[in-house]
Amino acid sequence: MAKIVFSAVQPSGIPTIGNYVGAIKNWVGLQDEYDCIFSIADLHTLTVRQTPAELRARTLELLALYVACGIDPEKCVLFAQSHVHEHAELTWILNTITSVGEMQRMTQFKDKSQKHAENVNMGLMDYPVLMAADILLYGTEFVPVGADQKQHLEIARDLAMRFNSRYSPTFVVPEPLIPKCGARVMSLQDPSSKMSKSDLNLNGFISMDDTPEEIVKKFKRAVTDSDSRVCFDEQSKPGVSNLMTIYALFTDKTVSEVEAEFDGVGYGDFKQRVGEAVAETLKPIQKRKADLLNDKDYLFSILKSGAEKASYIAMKTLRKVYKKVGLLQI
Ligand code: ATP
Ligand code: LTN
Repeated sequence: MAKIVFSAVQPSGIPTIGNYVGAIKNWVGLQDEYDCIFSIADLHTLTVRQTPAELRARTLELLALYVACGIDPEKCVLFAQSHVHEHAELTWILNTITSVGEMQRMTQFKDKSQKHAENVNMGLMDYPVLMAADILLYGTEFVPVGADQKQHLEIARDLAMRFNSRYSPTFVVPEPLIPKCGARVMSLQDPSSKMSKSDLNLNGFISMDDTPEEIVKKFKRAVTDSDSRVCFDEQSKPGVSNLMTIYALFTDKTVSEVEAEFDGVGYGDFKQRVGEAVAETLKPIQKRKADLLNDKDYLFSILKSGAEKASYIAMKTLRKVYKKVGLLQI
């Protein structure tokens, strides 16, 4: 049997090109070699206040985006986290071997508690445990994510090892798969912070739904520096280096090829070309996504069969776990 790959994105907004190159794009290349399971982390999304109708719409949109980006529902299991109740149940068991202190130390928890100070809920603190449950239910070997999720992966590994040593070998200890290039796409307005779909400054990110005009306009406004040479140096030229990384990823070139291509070219032309390259790649994805959203029956059929396949595996794992911790079986 092939090794299991599991990953997910939250339907918390329209995904950005950061989510695309840090995660979804890399999933496409894994589906022939591994048994891939890709989820829509809708339960995670509830840790920040949502408008229910919007959350429902975004869940379907995210599924359409997965498929439009090249994730094949015939090869992979695609499902929404809330459709497989074992995720919430395993979270409860894992909660009993997780300390409050280790959750309070998580970088994302600290950031989000600051950002949503009016709603520091238990779910926000428990976020990494639910993520560990997602991963551990399926015997996952590899988890393809962006660099910001590394700390959460560490927790998933720790919990797997803790459970295995407290009871008996049960969980596979997962490994993160973090891309060499594109693991941390930075904001176009503040190259010291990560591009995020929930950024209040709309010029900071390129969403997967942006029109070619919006894309070029946002790149034209991207923060660079007072120098005028297009060369890669993340320390002294973080803005330009971020744009070069994006261009390399969207044209399948290396950073040194990009450097050679723009030798002697000014920032204005460079930014225009980065915008055009991104817009060109997104155009067919946007078209496929729109077509898919016109066929809701098809999208629901993917979710239904995905939930059935995922439930089958998840149920077996949870049953084992319940038995090992001493819950009476009937
Ligand atoms: P939010 O802004 O709502 O917190 P997000 O944009 O950080 O969300 P997630 O749904 O939390 O997105 O992440 C989905 C995947 O995208 C994860 O694998 C994450 O590591 C990756 N990712 C998110 N932002 C970036 C980025 N700027 N560069 C590279 N990968 C990213
Ligand atoms: N927390 C993740 C999304 C996510 C995830 C997962 C990723 C939820 N469950 C399991 C990998 C494996 C994020 O990217 N913010």
